[in-house]
Amino acid sequence: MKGAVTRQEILSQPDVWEACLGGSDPGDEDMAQRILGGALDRILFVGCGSSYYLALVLAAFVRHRTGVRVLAVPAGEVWLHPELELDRGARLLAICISRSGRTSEVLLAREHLARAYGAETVALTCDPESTLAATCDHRLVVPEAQERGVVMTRSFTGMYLRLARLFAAGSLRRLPEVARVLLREQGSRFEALGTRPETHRYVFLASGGLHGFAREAALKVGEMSLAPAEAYHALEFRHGPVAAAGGGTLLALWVTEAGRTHEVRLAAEVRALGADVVVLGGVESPDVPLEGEEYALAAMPLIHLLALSRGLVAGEDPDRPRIIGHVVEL
Ligand code: F1P
Repeated sequence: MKGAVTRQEILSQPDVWEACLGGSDPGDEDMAQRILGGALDRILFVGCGSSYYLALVLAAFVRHRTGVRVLAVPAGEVWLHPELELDRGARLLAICISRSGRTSEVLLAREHLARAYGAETVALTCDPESTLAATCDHRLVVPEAQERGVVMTRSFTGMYLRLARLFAAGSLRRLPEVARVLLREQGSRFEALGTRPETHRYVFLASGGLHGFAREAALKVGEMSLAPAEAYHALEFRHGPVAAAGGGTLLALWVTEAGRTHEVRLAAEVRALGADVVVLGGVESPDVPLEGEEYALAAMPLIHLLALSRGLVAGEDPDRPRIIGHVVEL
């Protein structure tokens, strides 16, 4: 059946997250100390596609949790346009994110950062046997989140938790159960949102440290269904893209703690234009209740279901998206 592999991987997320959060690795303590110990000037997160969007959210998460200066860059930019704002001589930790551990741009970025900047490197990957895992100085591996599907779903969320658990294992403990409840109570609603024939435009908004989730959500819809999907920082939406909002637009917005008042008002404005609007998180009448920004990740499986159902209704096979494959090798 079309999309069966991807659907199973989407629905497995609460269990996979439990494994990701519950695992223990003797190296974790050292890695957390390495990051928290004050010996680093900068942490650089690199990746491609979903792994780049993961770099965006993890960079924000780590900055918030540790106070260390961070930078998230698409891996290709690191060696193609190496005029990064990095000081030679800076003590740099490069966290190289790749589900496969084989993506060429990421391997080249690792090499460049180690050679040109003397960076210490970390592989955040699902494949312990990969070139990336073999060539980095340290490994954060999450094989339980590996996928047969082409589209990254549980590998995105699983790799997030593999790193996040270094700093916040306790506060994220309830996340799998929250996702389980959301899937049970809202899964079919999101699938139905994906099958509405009148919807022709998908928009995802998230500001601050959550912005990467919006980018990833738009990528999921694009990959699984080929439908036009856009992502913006929340308030950017008024600066042009709102012009085309109305019936036929589905807009999902992650509410942030700092932006709440403005974001909720924006959601109401867009709804008044006739769009379907889904508010993820926040305290003022959220459509999907989340316990603050730490739990923003719990909305991802719902977005995955939306993208999957849109793909199926469009006649696509989300297990075999057109043109794209598991890995990009240059
Ligand atoms: C990254 C990636 C995926 C995308 C496609 C091709 O792979 O760009 O985000 O969905 O499957 O590969 P990786 O470096 O994380 O293995």
